[in-house]
Amino acid sequence: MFKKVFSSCLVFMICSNLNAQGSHVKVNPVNFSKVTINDEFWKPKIDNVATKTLQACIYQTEEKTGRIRNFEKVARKKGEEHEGIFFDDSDVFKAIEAMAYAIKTNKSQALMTKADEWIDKIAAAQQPDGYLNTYYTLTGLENRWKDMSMHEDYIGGHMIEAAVAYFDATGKRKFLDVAIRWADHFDSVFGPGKRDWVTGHQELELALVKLYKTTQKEKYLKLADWLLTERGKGLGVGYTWTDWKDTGYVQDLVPVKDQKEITGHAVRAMYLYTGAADVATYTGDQGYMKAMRRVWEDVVYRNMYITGGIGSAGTNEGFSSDYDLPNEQAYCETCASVGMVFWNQRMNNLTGNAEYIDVLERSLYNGALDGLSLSGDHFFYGNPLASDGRHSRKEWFGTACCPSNIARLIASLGNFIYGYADNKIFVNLFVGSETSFTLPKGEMQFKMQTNYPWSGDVKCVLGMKKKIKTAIAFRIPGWSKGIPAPGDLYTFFDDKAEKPTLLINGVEITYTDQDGYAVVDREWKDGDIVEYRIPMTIKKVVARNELKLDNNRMALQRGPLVYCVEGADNNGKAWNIVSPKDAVYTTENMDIVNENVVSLVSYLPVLKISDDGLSANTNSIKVRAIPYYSWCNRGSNPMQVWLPISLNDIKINY
Ligand code: FUB
Ligand code: ZN
Repeated sequence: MFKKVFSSCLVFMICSNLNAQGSHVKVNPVNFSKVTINDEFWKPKIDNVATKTLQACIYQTEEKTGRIRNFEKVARKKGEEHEGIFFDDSDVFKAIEAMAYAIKTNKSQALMTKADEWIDKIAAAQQPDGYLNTYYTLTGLENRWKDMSMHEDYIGGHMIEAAVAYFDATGKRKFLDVAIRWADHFDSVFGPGKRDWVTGHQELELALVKLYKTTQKEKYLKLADWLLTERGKGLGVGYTWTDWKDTGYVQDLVPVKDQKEITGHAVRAMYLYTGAADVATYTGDQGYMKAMRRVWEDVVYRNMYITGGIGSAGTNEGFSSDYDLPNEQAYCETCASVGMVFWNQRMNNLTGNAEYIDVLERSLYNGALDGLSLSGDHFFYGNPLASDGRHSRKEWFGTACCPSNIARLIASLGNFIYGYADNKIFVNLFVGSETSFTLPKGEMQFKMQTNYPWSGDVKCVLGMKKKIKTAIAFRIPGWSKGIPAPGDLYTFFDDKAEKPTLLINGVEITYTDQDGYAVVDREWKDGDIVEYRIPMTIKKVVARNELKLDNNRMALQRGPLVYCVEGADNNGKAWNIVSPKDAVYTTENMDIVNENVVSLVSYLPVLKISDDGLSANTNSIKVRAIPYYSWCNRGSNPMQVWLPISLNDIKINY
């Protein structure tokens, strides 16, 4: 029985309180293009995306599949057949978006040449009225805009996102102009007084807000807002390829502002709420904010894995019922975790509350990062929390939404580290990097050095021409306060708080906890050094009783990382290990492929069944747990996140 949403009052309005500066936000994110990342953990991953991951995307897009050929065929106008799936164009656009970030960050001329080549082909496939979609153009334009499930809007949204990113990264307008023509075409067909439209796979809403920010044309923001108001009125039509009788699948049961529960397809939901938060950013519409907080609580308090992954069911690629979080069967699509990062960032921007970044961090370092192999060229679509050894990383997928999505997220990591408000700097993520802030009293250079997530020590060096009085807010990770995730879905066995300490020029100072941030407001001078020390103890996590499959089990966490045991470190097995409540774990550095990680080791009872299968005993042997994101990089083998705390709860499955 999938989750439903029940209607309350129906209130529709197009908000007119537009504010181009986004002054309704409490935190403005610093754009990735202003952040130079030199972090030991993230920089190699960003480089890997710019080379290996995007190379894989390019190879699959133009050689192994017909994605680029489809654009060429449209331009040739010879009635050739469409290749692949009807929404394959979207993967081309997401790859270009990732290329754009990589071009800016890694200064790759080769990627720019490739992107320009693709953009020429895309532009040549645009119809005179601005429409752009290779599937309908090759199969029959007369069928366009009839079936809301057919992703025409979703594809257009990804094109806009890619075009905006490419314009930001290179200053080149060609693709942006293509996207604007498409958006104007959409605007000419749909909107108040024109045709109704319910986006079948949300994405266009958030993309239109990006287009609004880039062009400052209010009509795109209004169109995004209007699309949100179209939901929940029973206007959806078409739906040929999937069963939308349960309109909760597309979050279309009730108007967005009346939504109370999370329902349906996880990626659609994440993009919808990201778009709603974006609209609220500029309109200040409290209706969206209140609804989103209710839905967010439903996600985080009842429907989120400890990895920050969401969408447990494969049948609808989404949410099922509250507390239904199976481990081995977890769907947990990589794209859904990517969406969690987007949505939680927007919620933080709107509220200034750090708990959203706690969730963002959990999804980023665990559920999302798990989607990309350490080699950068293999991917997970689903990210289960247990495997009998058959789950494996793939080079590509028939439905290939995840590879370019994780690529664009990692390539744009700089977007999520810092924020600013009037006279306040926010440090949301701890990533070795440099940026600068234009504050009311002058320019401040900000250098962060850290070995996070392996160490919680963060050192910031400030630079400025003259003294500046401003507040600096360092996020106090929820896990350091004894809170694994907001709500009470998960708790630590030992939930004692170990709050970070803050030193300025070597002297410890007291700080106030404001909305989850350690805030210091003072006059700073050139060369000031702020040391922020977050204790990184090993935590044992337990889940609420309602999470039946986690009963009498524990998960391990250190810093933001969730751990798992994998057969590769444990004699090929992961399901025969018992982790008693009082097990003592210590840290050990190790390499997994080329990745230097901190593993957790302990001497634990391990069940051994005799060769003839007639007897069993336990030995206490050294067991190793590794960061969840790093599993399945040494071939497919068994894995578990939730470890039984006694032999009674062991489940042999290998
Ligand atoms: O429908 C487009 C994408 O493909 C969705 O976001 C994913 O869940 C996959 O179904
Ligand atoms: Zn996906």
